[in-house]
Amino acid sequence: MVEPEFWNREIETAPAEKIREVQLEGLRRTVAAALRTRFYHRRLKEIGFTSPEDIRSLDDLKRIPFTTKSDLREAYPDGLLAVERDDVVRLHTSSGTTGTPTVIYHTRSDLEHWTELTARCITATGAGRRDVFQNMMTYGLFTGGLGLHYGAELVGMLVIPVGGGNTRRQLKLMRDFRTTVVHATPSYMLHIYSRLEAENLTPQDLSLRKAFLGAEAYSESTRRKIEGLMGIDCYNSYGLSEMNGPGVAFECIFKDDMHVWEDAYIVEVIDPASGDLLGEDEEGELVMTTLQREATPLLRYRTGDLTRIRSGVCACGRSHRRIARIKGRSDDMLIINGVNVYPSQVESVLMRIPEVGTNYQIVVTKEGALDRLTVKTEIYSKMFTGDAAALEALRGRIRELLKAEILVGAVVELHEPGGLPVYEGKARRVFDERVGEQG
Ligand code: DLL
Repeated sequence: MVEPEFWNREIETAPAEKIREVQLEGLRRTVAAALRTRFYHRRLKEIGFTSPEDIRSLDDLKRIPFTTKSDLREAYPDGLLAVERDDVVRLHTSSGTTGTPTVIYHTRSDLEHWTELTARCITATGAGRRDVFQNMMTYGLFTGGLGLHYGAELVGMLVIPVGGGNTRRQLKLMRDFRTTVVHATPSYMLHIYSRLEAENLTPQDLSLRKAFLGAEAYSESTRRKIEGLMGIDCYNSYGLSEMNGPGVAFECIFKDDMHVWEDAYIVEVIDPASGDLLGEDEEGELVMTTLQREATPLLRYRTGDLTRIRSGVCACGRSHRRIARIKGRSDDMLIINGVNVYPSQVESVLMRIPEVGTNYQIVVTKEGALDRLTVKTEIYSKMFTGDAAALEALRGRIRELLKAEILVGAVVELHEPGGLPVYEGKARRVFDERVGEQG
């Protein structure tokens, strides 16, 4: 059995009371910083908070209203800036679906804290200074690249900052420098596997041991599929640019959901419809508060991500609580002929079927008054033998397995490998073509 390793054992295994103490101090600091921003100054005053002393216990957090993505958009570009511009050393923006950007500023101390959190994450997976780390996440305004980069350097890994895309070059680098750990979206990792054959490679020709996979929702069956195909361990990594980026929550060697660094964030889960606070193990929307950030403090930010806070402790000895694999975003849910369907449910079924390849799409259209769900999936080339009956049987099987899971009938289309578009970063899987008729 592998022994758990720690980057900062003292804080990672601190007793719950100690973590609450650190949180209370952090919350007061965050409220003090927030009061220096135009946005929160007004908002906090409305509820009678004019000084950090108004936070007497962690329970007082509940009196603060939620912050939403649209609040961030309205505050763009500097309504949420809490320090002098000269003290800011970096910013990251994200554009989201509407195109209106949001911005998060970082001071030097913010970046140091973020780096420490990512160093903890990397160490928790058992990776360390002997590893060669190929960072296949895009560098730039997106936080995936730079976010893990500095943590990987801090723990002493040899970092290859290649960024996303150019699969042939990725594979060459992996071979030439004997990369042991990669960081990618799960969809790009599946694509990497599908390109091995074309490059005359097998997983055995590589030295890969681990992958950190995140930035998009994926199911446990996708993790298992990648692990099985590549012969590696995959660790789920969760983060969002509003909370820095990667490094918010990560799996440890036990791969039993993701530890959230509770000295850096307060996590709550709410009913997305009513806003009511839910208990441990109850599924709802994750709400997060920053505790260490100087430049852009955020209070009770609604992430839109669906998960639950796990009760109980992990075998690794970390006292920071875990959140379950993200089921998707509350706005991802499709309503198909009145039935709620999460794309992750479809993915979970597909990735359990051995003949199914590494890429798929979900398309919803309108057929008269009814919704029509089409699931397009690549299958391995060995299935295209000219045996139409075998293909038809496979299609039928996929349809049945989907129906059993999502209770909706789907049209299943089988595609050859490479038949569906490839994404080097976050994949676009769902195409809802019903134009505003949903609901
Ligand atoms: O995706 C940060 C990141 C980079 C995380 C690399 C992990 C690895 P954004 O572009 O702001 O930041 O997108 C954040 O992506 O609210 C989730 O909906 C989704 N997401 C991120 N990680 C996961 C994950 C980065 N492990 C949004 N599982 C979040 C499910 C994830 N969804």
